[in-house]
Order: sequence, then C-alpha cells, then structure tokens
Amino acid sequence: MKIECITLYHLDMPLVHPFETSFGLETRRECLLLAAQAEGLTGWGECVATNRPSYSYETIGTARHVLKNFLIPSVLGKDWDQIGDILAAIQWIRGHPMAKAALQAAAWDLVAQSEGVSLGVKLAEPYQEGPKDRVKVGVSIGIQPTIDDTLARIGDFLSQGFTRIKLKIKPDWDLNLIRAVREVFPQITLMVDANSAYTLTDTPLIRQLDEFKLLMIEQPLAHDDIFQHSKLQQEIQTPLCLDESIKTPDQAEWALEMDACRIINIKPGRVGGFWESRQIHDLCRDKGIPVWCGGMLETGVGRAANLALASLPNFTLPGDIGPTRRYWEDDVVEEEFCLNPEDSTITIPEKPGLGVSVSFERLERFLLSREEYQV
Ligand code: OSB
Ligand code: MG
Repeated sequence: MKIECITLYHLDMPLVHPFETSFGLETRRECLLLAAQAEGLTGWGECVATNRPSYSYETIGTARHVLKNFLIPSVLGKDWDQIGDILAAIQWIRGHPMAKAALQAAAWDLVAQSEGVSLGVKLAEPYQEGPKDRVKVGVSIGIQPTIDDTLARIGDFLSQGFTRIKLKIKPDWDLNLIRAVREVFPQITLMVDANSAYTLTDTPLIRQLDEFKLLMIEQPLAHDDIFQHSKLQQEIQTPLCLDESIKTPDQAEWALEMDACRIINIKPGRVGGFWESRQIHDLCRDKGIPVWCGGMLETGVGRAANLALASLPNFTLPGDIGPTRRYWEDDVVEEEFCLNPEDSTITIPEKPGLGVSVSFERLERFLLSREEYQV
C-alpha cells in the first residue's frame, strides 16, 4: 500500500466542562487530526499535543512542524505493507512521540480497514485472548473551586454509573479533599493524579494518603523522574502509577526493575503509538503489573483508538476514557460513545478500522487550518 495524501486538520473545540490540573485550566481544546489516504481508504489519527508544552514538551506547533518536514516526507508515496515498515521509515526521528503516534494511528486504521477487521481485532492479533467488546472506564475530575463542588460532582458521576473516580490533586488540594471525600464516600474506588506537583520532600504528606485506601497515586513526582519515584514507593503502601515518566518501553522496564511503580498508565501519544503501547503492555503483563489506558481529552477519533487499545488483555484497570458527553457537545465523529451504566463500560465500535465516521461538516465548524500533503 502507498499513502498518496496526508491532511492535517488543526481544530479548536469548546469543552463541556473546564478541566483544571496542576498545570492549569483548560476550557477549550485545540486538536490536531491526521487523515492518510491510500487505495481509496482514509485512515485517521489524533495527535494529543496541546497548545502549551505543559503535560509534555510537544505542542500542536512542534507536532505540525515535525509532521510536515520529517514524518510525512518519510512515508508519503513509499511502499509499505505492515506497521513495522512505517516504524522503520520514521525511526531515525528522535522524540516527538505525539506527532509519531498520530501518523502511526492512521496507518493502523488503514491496515485494519484493508483487512476488514476492527482496530481492536488487529491490535489483538498476537494474543490468545480475543479483544474485549467493552472496556471498563472511570472518570477523571479536575480541580474544582471547592470541596463541596467536588463532592457534588462525584455524586453526579456515581449516579451516572461510573465506578472509579480519579481526582486531580496538588499541594493544598490534597489531604483535606481526600479526607472529606472518604467521609462521604467511604467505599468507592478512588485514585488521585498529581501531574508531578510534588517532590520527594513531600513524602510524609504523601504517606498520609495511605490511610484512605486509594487504588493508586498517579505521577506525584517529576515528569522525567523514575529514581525518586522508586524511593517514594518504598516509603508508602499505596501503589504508585507512572504516567508522564514512561515515554518508552525501556523506561517502563527500568521503572519496573526499580519498583518505581506498581501500575502503568499507557497513553499511545506519550509513548509514540500503539506499537510501543503494546510493548509496554506485554512487558507489564510478563511481570504481573496491571496497565490502564489514560486519556488526553481526545475527540472521537482518539477515543475510538483508545478503546481499541484498552481491549487488550492486560488492560485490567478502568481507563480514563469517558463518554462523549463528558467532553463535547458536538464531537467530530458521528457516533456518540455512551456509558453502559450497568458495568461502567463503553462498548468498542465493531466496524473495520477505528469504526467511527468523521463528520466533515463538524471539522469545518471547528477548523483553524487545514494542510494537505501529496506525493
Ligand atoms: O494526567 O492523565 C492525565 C488530561 C490531560 C492531560 C493529562 C491528563 C489528563 C486527564 C484526563 O487526566 C483524562 C481524560 O481524557 O478524561
Ligand atoms: Mg495522569
């Protein structure tokens, strides 16, 4: 197969609810979608870089630059059959995993469509177990104005059927919050995500969280650290989960060897694509470490892809893959993802490839710019 044309769509979409983390408040989401055309098929990928280098050094600007000048010219018009061929063509490019993952996702979508199978089935080829048809999901709640607001939001999500609640924390928005939540909701499956807001000197405070029986503490320390997380893990009982710190399969291996975490959050954009995601999944599986699929406030394109990935066997913990309505009034895909309230899951599309159809009318509505590259 040959990719004849790649189009980048830079979009600006309003979020239904503002989302606040330790690195700031987001009320809108700029998104970059990539469409690759080959043999009459169109494969889609979402680049999860944001407009500021806060979660990662990548931005929509750097991703567009790297895609336009290096990634797209490395694959456009070249013959390829398998994902490995795409990886070989771009492996000379260092870093920029989010830009790479968008291209890789579109290639997977093309391969799955050309074989007439869903992305989940394609990704699950190496495993004995087939992919699941629905994926357990939880909800990630940003920093709220008050503790009472947080309690109200948790109550609301529980009544919708979510059974795992993740709260964003940061210094001075931690112990009192979690204590209050546990008083009202003593039994719920609860976890926290600090997005690197603490340092090792906060160990005594973090240790106090042990009392609240959290499912895990996600990324308390620096975004590029593994060593100090391993020191922290030895001082506390609650499992640590690494997000930002795991950017490659090698780093996942080092983290497990150092007991720096007992759970890993896999985001395909952070690690360079589904291929690398699967490598981390396999490594964790061999070591008895559970993984789950993280989220980056994706549109329906990235959401469908995350659902397919999360259907693999070692994704045993609920993913941050919310239903469409949690993020968007109008999504860029026709299909709406809804929560199955009886088991806190979302059903994975069954159609070939990603299994969703992008609405060009909605793309137009949110479009900031469009760039097309042809052979
Ligand atoms: O750390 O997991 C994170 C959103 C943007 C950037 C980083 C993170 C998040 C989330 C949201 O937690 C998860 C979602 O998409 O619902
Ligand atoms: Mg996180």
